[in-house]
Amino acid sequence: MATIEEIINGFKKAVVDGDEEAAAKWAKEGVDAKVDAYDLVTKHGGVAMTAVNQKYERKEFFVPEVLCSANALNAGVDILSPHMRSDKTSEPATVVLAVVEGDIHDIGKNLVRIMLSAAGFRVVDLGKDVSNAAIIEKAKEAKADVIGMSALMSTTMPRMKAVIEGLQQAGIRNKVKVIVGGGPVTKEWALSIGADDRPHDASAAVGATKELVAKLRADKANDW
Ligand code: B1M
Repeated sequence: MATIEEIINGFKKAVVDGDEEAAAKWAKEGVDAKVDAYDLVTKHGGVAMTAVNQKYERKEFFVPEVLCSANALNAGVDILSPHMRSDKTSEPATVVLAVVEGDIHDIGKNLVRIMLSAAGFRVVDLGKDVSNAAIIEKAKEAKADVIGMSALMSTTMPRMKAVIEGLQQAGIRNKVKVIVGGGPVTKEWALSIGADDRPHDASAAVGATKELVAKLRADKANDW
């Protein structure tokens, strides 16, 4: 059986190489060796994606290679996600989740869904490249407690602000909490656009959601 170090390095190399089969193999070895599934994806897979990004910036990689790496990471996520543990919530609630319009980077959002679902939240995942109107409509329809939005590009971040303004215009901003995340989204910017929190990763999204749901319930604000 491979050592933990071999598994981690094998997984990282498979992601950088864009080798789905190898990523799946190392992910399975990780499960057998009881490597922390969340860490293998976010910490070590994250290091691999940073290396991919550096190659992209040095023009050693182009979009097709980056896509292969993303697919390899996703192959690992498929195998590892049932093994990701999250502290159960005592306040079940509904979260509407989306990657904002114009943005198709969905690996981080998918991790947020996996961790929130594992914690016991009902997650309505609208996918990627979702219009502002669709997010607001689904939040109303699902009587959402929390809206979670992800953006990976500086060009798509402003959509988050537009959604919050849309909630205000519809008179429902007080009924729902909003969390935002993704590489370029800072805490300061998130608070400046009126979001309630900006968890830095998928695991932190669970804690933030729990806290915000508890506040909503205490204020009896989400009486749709
Ligand atoms: Co592109 N891409 N990409 N890309 N891509 C970035 C984001 C970029 C920074 C690369 C670069 O230029 N250095 C850059 C954006 C620059 C900017 O605006 N600042 C970029 C660009 C420019 C583009 C294209 C325009 C390239 C082109 O076509 N010329 C194009 C745009 C397409 C579009 O969206 N319209 C494009 C395309 C792609 C691929 C399709 C090839 C692929 C995405 C595949 C997929 O997602 N299914 C891709 C990838 C893989 C990347 C990088 C290399 C890696 C992103 C990733 O998956 N990271 C990325 C470089 C980088 O991020 N450094 C890059 C791993 C993932 C686990 O992390 O998503 O950050 P992340 O999620 C984290 C946290 O951010 C957080 O939790 C997660 C960890 O637990 N989080 C949340 C995320 N969402 C959250 C929500 C929350 C809470 C936490 O609450 C709701």
